[in-house]
Amino acid sequence: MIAFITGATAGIGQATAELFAKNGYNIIITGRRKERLQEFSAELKSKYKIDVLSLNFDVRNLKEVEDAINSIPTEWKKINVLVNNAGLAVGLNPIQEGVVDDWERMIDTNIKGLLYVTRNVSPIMIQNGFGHIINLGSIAGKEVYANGNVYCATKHAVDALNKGMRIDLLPHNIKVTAINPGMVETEFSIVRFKGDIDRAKNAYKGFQPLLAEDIAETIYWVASRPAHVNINDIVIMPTVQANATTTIKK
Ligand code: NDP
Ligand code: 8X3
Repeated sequence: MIAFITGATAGIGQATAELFAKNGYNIIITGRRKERLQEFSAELKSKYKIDVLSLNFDVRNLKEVEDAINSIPTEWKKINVLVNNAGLAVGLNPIQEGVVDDWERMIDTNIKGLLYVTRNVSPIMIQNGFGHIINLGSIAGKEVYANGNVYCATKHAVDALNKGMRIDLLPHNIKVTAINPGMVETEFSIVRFKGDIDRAKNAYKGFQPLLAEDIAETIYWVASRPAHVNINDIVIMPTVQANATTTIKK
């Protein structure tokens, strides 16, 4: 069994790669940080005695995505699961003060990057006659909160793409699922607040957020349902979070 996980150098993607490896999958891991990919690959191989293929590319760069996926050796092409996880939020400003470069990074990564990877992996799955694409959406793709404007828009786009992909890939025996988490403590807020660690930590202060491992378990559960079962869409929140804007903090 083979799982292809984008954004496996940190957070949810890394925890997901580890859990699939633990369950005997061979793993294709991707990300921009080459050193992390190399270290993580060595760790997975020695800990779980599985094979790992590292693909170092930026999901925003179509040529890099195409070259990386075209380079996949034949024996790695029987991809059972693609986890479209690479993504980010950058900035948290009202629309009138938005930073255009932040907007472009989110749109290019969360929408276009997910599309580039899907466009290149789905024909391989069609050729194989099976596959499962699991897209990381967000509660931000179901609701909108103050200053979340463009990030929320990108995750609403993922929500729409998830539904659209499921229709288009239905005749090809390819399952499509969206996982939509609330707050998960990863590097997400460090990226959103551009390296401001204190502000990032503050985002999870006074309550227990979800952990990357909680989402990994959900993804693995979705991927391990019987062949005739597909989970279309999951919203998963910390117990103390009711929706995008209502959280009980101490
Ligand atoms: P992290 O910042 O911890 O991890 C993000 C991963 O995405 C990293 O491995 C990073 O790798 C990769 N990535 C980001 N940009 C690119 C790019 N341009 N090209 C290739 N890889 C990229 O965040 P999370 O684990 O929290 O986020 C994973 C997904 O989950 C995202 O789609 C996020 O929107 C979603 N999500 C997160 C929530 C949260 O509260 N944390 C809640 C709901 C959804 P590298 O930097 O090495 O390229
Ligand atoms: C990440 C969760 O609530 O910060 O997608 O948008 S939230």
